Amino acid sequence: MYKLVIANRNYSSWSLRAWLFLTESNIPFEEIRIPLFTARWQEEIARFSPGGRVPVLLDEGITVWDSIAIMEHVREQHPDAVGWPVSDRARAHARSVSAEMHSGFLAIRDELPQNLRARRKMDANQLSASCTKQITRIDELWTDCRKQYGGSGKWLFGEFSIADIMFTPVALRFVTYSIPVSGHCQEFVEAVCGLESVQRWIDAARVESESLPFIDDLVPAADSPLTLG
Ligand SMILES: N[C@@H](CCC(=O)N[C@@H](CS)C(=O)NCC(=O)O)C(=O)O
Repeated sequence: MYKLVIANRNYSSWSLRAWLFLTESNIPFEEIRIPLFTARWQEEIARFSPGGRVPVLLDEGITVWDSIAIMEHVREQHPDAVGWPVSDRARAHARSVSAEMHSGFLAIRDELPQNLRARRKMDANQLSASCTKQITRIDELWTDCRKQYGGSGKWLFGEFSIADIMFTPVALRFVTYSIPVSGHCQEFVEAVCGLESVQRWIDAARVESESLPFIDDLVPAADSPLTLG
């Protein structure tokens, strides 16, 4: 059986993506949880990943680190797992926006770190110009996907896809920090929050005992010891 190494549910958005992918794909796995940034974090994660980050998938002697690599690896063995849209055009678009998320939106990741159990209204004047620009880009991106490919459904490309997984933590950040979005995007945020698996993850996050003050107190990214995403 696969083993998935994740960090704290409250704080780790990349853990959430890999977990959601396996869970929504109905693929059984065991979970190994290593809380971020304890005194033993580096030593513990180094036992599993050369990259020193979560998520990590352990598959019978094969180690896969990085969320996208995990999804690709698992999909080779489980072609029915959550995947990409069927049409070439939609698939190209879904891959592009997913890669855009994977490699970008750094100001959002830094200034609005995942903190599922918190509720903290952030006004526009508390955010940098880059962060505001990236929020606008997300709004355009989700609206465009839903208008072009979403049909009458609630997801970005009609069927629930890897693109929805990639943007799930962003939708949850918008809830945490009360970031207003346009109508099509709000529907996507509500769809994400309506997923039973996401609610299960959040419920478990609420009862985690660890607290990372540099996230809870919104310490500027430059002073933060971790790359969160
Ligand atoms: N590109 C990686 C990002 C992984 C990542 O940054 N994970 C964070 C937690 S959400 C982490 O392990 N940070 C620990 C560190 O930076 O030391 C992926 O897609 O899996």
